[in-house]
Amino acid sequence: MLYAQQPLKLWYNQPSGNTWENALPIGNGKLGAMVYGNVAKETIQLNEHTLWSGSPNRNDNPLALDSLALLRQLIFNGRFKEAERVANKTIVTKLSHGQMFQPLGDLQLLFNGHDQYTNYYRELDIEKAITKTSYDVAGVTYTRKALTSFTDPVIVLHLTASKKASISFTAYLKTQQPKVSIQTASNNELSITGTSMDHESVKGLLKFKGIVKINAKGGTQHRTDTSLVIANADEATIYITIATGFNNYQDISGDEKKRATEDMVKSYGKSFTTVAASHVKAYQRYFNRVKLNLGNAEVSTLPTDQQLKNFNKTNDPNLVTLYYQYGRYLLISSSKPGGQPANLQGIWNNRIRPPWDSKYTININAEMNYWPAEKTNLSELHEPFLRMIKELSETGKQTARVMYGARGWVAHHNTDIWRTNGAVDGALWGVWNAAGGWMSQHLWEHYLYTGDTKFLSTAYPILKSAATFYVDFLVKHPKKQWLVINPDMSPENSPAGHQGASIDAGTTMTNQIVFDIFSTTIRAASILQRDQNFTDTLTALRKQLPPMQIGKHGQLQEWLDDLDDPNDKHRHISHLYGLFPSNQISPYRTPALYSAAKNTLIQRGDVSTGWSMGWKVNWWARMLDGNHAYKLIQAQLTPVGTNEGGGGTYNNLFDAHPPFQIDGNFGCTSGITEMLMQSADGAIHLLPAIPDIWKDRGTISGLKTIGGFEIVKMEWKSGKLVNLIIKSTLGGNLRIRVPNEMNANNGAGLKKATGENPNPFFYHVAVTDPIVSSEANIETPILNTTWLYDLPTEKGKTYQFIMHQ
Ligand code: FUC
Repeated sequence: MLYAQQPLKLWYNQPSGNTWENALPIGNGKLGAMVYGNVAKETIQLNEHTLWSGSPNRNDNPLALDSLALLRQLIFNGRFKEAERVANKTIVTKLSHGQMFQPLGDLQLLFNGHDQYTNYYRELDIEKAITKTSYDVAGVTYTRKALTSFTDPVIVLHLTASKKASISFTAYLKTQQPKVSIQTASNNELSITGTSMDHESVKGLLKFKGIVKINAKGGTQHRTDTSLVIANADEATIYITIATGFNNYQDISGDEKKRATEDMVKSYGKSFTTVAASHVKAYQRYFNRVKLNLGNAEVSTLPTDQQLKNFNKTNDPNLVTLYYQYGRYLLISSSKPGGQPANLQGIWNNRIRPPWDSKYTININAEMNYWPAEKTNLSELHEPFLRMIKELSETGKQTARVMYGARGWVAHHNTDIWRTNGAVDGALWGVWNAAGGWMSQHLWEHYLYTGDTKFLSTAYPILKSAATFYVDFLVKHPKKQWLVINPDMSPENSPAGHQGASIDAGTTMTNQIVFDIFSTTIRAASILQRDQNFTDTLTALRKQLPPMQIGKHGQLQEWLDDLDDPNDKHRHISHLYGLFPSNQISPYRTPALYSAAKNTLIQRGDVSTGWSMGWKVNWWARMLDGNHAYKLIQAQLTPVGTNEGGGGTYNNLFDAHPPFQIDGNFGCTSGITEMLMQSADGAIHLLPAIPDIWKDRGTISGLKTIGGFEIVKMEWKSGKLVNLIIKSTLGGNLRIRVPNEMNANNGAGLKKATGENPNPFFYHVAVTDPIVSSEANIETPILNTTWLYDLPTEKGKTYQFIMHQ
């Protein structure tokens, strides 16, 4: 039986109560809010993207340089625990371990007499980016809507009732910020002004201001010292603006009062209908680019929290679609060109001391946030992250020089709004110094999807500088003779024999990252025709990097030595960076490494923290195993607290580490895309990892690929494509891998593909053959039959294919 496609809404029959993770997020990349939908006392929790503790600061540890020789010697001699002790003194910062992304506070709305209500309903419509709450009291239906506008710099709430003169409430602000004052003014403005918090020896100097103003129709409005009171109005529109003095990571001299006031002047008085109309239009310009339909089922008609509860017992493709599009919604809402990138919680945090400071963990989490950006057709929204990389490349030059005596730029495993690059938390986590190499790949990825050479020429100095750091920092391994990074670690994991220390030299992930940054810099330089001498150096050094190794358990080795424990369930499986997001491991090009990566995935297990499972969806998709990828989606879409081993999802579909961390949402959205379409392995591969449960039928439109192709529409039945339309935005060879044979009805020259893909965007550097342990048991992968075609395309032209069944 077929059920109708459900609207893309998160909806519930109960208010949020005191649980923040029940509340619904809205955001425009600069302002964020959580709407509780509580009845008698409503809470709108407020965030602004630049409201962080502290002020411009640096946290490099200058002792690093003098200790480097000793550290390297200890590590090469296997004295890891001693090396860790030294690193804790000389590498790890003695200053800030990163500042905190903090809330402004809560807007509270008190409705006297609304304790008893019926017909309760609340929703977040992610096709419009608007929340709605409605209920009945004494025969009157009350409705509240909220949005953070994409066209006006404001959060707007709209309160209406089915009967005139029914709207009465008191509005006031509450905050945990310590250095603030809250007051009303004669123009009926309620405002909060303050200065950011001091934290870890960094003085809070950032000024901020929030303003609340109400436009009521009918009734009366008056104020107390700290609240606005509306009585018997027909309707009311509440406008909220928030601004800080933040100009950039080194300048906070902006006028927050002027900004908040000007934003209010621009927005106040515009009717909700007017604001909503332009907001929806601007939002949909992004959101509507991708449409997904995996089918529907009867359970899909239940409220979202019920759908979540049932997901593991049923087939609810609609919840997957909703979760997928919610990932896109969250990125659109938390990442705006010119704004700050989505942090560990996107732009939503209610705690004055949030977990991990709600900052940027750049040994996986921040990168994961941006995995869906290019492929789900939100390329412009990559900008805040790409700009952060540029800024880190500026600040990281000092870190490279001061700490390591190296040229180029470096970043360790965390950063914050002040673009600090020092090592934090402790040597076990903080010594890792490969963030520059990894993050820079996002610049390259943006180029691969857009073909924007102008962008590449501005990004090139950042790539070159990241590569330069490794040129200076690589050292020869005394026993193995390869060039390695030392000190190094495989993020947050410590192998057997290290007495709990993670510190090491030449770990697999770092080798892969150095390989990537050298390769992309060489490639970019050749496209831009620059720096031949420098790239010759990179080519020579790249040859001396350690190859990947397959260890005695048939696994991809995480470390230079064969130390992996097949019972290790650590959530970081960093050495699979080479499989995803990178493409050094492929079922078609490197079958032995592919099989070893599969063994590693199996040994590490499935259930873990949210982001780890989000990553695993991508890995299993790259393994071309849709059923296993789907198992991870099931584990992810499990109510928080019921997964043995962590992870899961909150009622508002926020990913649970636990606690809430947004990376898992973004990771899973990327992973679902990778199940349906991949383009990193020399061709556009359609339906590479479709699970049995979605085989029956489905459609997706609007995905983007490397080389600037757009999957305008792709429709499948019984696991075979039945309809396919692809637009070429850059021209060039379209190499396509499909599960059934096809013809092009308006593209002459479609032929079976052989050899290298002549399209330069699909260029690959061959990795060195792995070194395989004599005890390793490696199976040759058995791959599903696919067809591989080439079609020369013209820029701007759309091609339709006829699929043979
Ligand atoms: C890394 C991870 C943790 C967490 C934190 C924010 O340190 O190992 O699981 O996600 O970042």
